Amino acid sequence: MKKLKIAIQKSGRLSEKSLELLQECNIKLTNGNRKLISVSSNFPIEILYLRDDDIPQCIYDGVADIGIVGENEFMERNYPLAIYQRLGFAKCRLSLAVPKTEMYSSLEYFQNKKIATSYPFILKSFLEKNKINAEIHQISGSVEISPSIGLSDAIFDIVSSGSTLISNGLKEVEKVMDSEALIIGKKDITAEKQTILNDLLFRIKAVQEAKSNKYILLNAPNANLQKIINIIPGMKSPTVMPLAEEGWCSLHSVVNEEKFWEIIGQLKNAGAQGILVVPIEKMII
Ligand code: PRT
Ligand code: ZN
Repeated sequence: MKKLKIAIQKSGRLSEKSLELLQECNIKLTNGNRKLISVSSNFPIEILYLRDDDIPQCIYDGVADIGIVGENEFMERNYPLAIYQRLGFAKCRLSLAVPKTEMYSSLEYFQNKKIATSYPFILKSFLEKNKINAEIHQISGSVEISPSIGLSDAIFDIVSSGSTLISNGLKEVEKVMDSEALIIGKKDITAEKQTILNDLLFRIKAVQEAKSNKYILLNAPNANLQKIINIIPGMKSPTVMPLAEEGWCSLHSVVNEEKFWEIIGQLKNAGAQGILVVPIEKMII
């Protein structure tokens, strides 16, 4: 059987999470990571370890079928590839930043200014769209120091916590795009590989669903049962089982992590007791 070739970052901010995701999908890799290539013993997949910058082109050239990259890299390389799944990790944004002492009120500020960046394509498209005529100075690293050494007036770079900007005397003034890790791939994959990809995406979705939900067990007085069921409707409807103690039952259900604390308060007010919340390993809806 043919194997689906997936390119992931060899080492960096995406690599651990990418491998963790495959592990959570129960895909076992032989000869570990940090190699050039590894294969799976229980899934028809081959892993290629590359620099993130090279992943879009490798897919475009057919060296890999799919890959995990940051949205920033995907947009910058601008290859005609498909986004198969958003992965929700390595979140960051691409922003314009200027020295903190500068007065900034609008994008007009950048008119005839010099901006240093490692993302010239995204920046050029943004400036053109907003009719700003600025000079783009492309550099490959340490973009944040360029205003202080007189190389540029401003920068366009990845921001996460914002601490790199602060420690370089800069302030973020315009967010151009948000970014997260993506599964990208060729638009036209062979039927055989498409089947493997569908299986992989199915597993990834089950892992993601499980992460955003919790399994909840609680004891409820029969008199308040309906009220409690209304608070936690569950995937279909909650499981209700009688307790040995007369007038009480045990209720099992699934709740969304984000609503969790809000729901707990409502449940306690409705007389729920002995509330247990447990993580879910996989969830297929
Ligand atoms: O060696 P290789 O080319 O494979 O890796 P790389 O050095 O190009 O990339 P890497 O590993 O640094 O980042 C990979 C991807 O992670 C990026 O393309 C983004 O999609 C994503 N990501 C998420 C980040 C950050 N957060 C991040 N904070 N990439 C870089 N940074 C850097 C940024 O360049 C800046 O210098 O962190 C600094 C800003 O962080 P804060 O928290 O100080 O704001
Ligand atoms: Zn890179």
